[in-house]
Amino acid sequence: MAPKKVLDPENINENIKKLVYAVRGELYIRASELQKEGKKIIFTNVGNPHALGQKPLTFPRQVVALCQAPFLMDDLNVDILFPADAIARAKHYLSYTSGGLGAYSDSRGLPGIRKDVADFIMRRDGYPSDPELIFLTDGASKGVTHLLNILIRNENDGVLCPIPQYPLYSATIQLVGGTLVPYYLSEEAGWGLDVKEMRSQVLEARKKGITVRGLVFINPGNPTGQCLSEANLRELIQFCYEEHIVLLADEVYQQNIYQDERPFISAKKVLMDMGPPYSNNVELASFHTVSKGYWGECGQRGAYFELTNMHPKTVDELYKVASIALSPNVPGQIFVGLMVNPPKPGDISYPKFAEESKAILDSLRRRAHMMTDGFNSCRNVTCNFTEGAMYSFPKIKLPAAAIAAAKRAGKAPDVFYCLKLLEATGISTVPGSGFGQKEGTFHVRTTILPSEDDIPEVMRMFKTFNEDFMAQYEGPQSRL
Ligand code: DCS
Repeated sequence: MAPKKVLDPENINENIKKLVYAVRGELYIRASELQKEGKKIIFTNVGNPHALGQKPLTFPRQVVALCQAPFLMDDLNVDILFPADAIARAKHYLSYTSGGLGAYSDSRGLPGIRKDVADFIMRRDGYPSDPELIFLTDGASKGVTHLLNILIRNENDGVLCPIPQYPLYSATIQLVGGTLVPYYLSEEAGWGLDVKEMRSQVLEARKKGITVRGLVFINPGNPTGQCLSEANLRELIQFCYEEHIVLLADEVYQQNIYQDERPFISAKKVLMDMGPPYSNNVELASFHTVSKGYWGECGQRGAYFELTNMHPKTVDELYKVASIALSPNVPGQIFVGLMVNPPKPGDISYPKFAEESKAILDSLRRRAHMMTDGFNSCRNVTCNFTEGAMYSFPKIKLPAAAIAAAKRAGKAPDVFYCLKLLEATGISTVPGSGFGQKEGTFHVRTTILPSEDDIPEVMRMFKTFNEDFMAQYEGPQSRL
């Protein structure tokens, strides 16, 4: 018999075996298989706009193209191919580097871009931001990992996470060996966040010997799509102050807002508005990325996080951790630079940039309505409006017979439903269990990213499937 492998699955890191990341889980794997077999799959499982046909914004790509191929700027035709402001911007970014995009940067990112990020935060919030406390990272995911890594010492350290939550958090907490302490969002209250619920979860955790050291919130929410009010943010900050908890503010969807009642407000601004003792005590890490918004540049892996009220020695330790990977990718950093300093009125490229970005946002807003209304017109389906972010998270009331059938098939009921949806329509979603949901409730997450022209057909297919599914397990719709 061959000797056991060193990396026998029995012997690998237990934390890796235990972690689950549903966004690329069973449903995604089955969808990929069906695609190989020739079935048309609509991938609504990942918030990956360009994969669903969103066109890149022109100006940022022109600038990065020139940064990647600076010799183009020596070509006599460059002025015909590229607008003067793109050329000027490319030269400007290259002056930030020591050796262009092919050279490592500082492990926190290029100082010039970090300064641009700090200026952006200052303009956005009205409070100063220190470039030394800004780290550029390969996607926000990397920054979140750094923070969870430094926060969690062992399994007795807990991090409060919303349920439902984006599984980057549950998976990374598992990976670094900590404990997720859930706080449930209230679906009935538009996925609002309830500090009383958090407090009781902290007490429960303490009884089990867990020290709650961090609190994650996602605003606008993934998968839940809610936008937090200023009052809610204040409560959160006060809670973190009283309980001595670090706040992790995932604000990657800050540009994706589809209603006017609750515009995006950053946790940093609310914290500063609150004044002492909050503004000078509560430790905050805020995350932003080029993957979302009207940029959707997921593949570029550009992001930043900003630290507030952190001990300088802890900042140094984070710098040390970032330096293990030497340098965040430099093209991604240029995208961050462009995101925080897009063309301004009066610039040659401004009209086109404004038109392109507005068209994307306006369309996303319409799509948010189309999806929500579509779901709410389906039997046994209810869906809160997608106020922000990129997802719809309808609740599916599954008949008892469907739950029993799922059990016989050895599947969680929502996985069963999503697999049937996939097989029948090619729509690839993520079951609610991948994000966590209240016991006995079932959800499906879809992105709102299929093109506006495709959405009516996607919703029609969903509705037909759902009607057939419900009829199969519940009998035909009774006439009221
Ligand atoms: N935070 C949240 C709330 C996210 O939804 C995502 C990505 C990230 C962080 C990480 O983004 P980047 O690493 O690309 O900057 N969202 C995933 C999702 O739910 N679907 O697609 C990706």
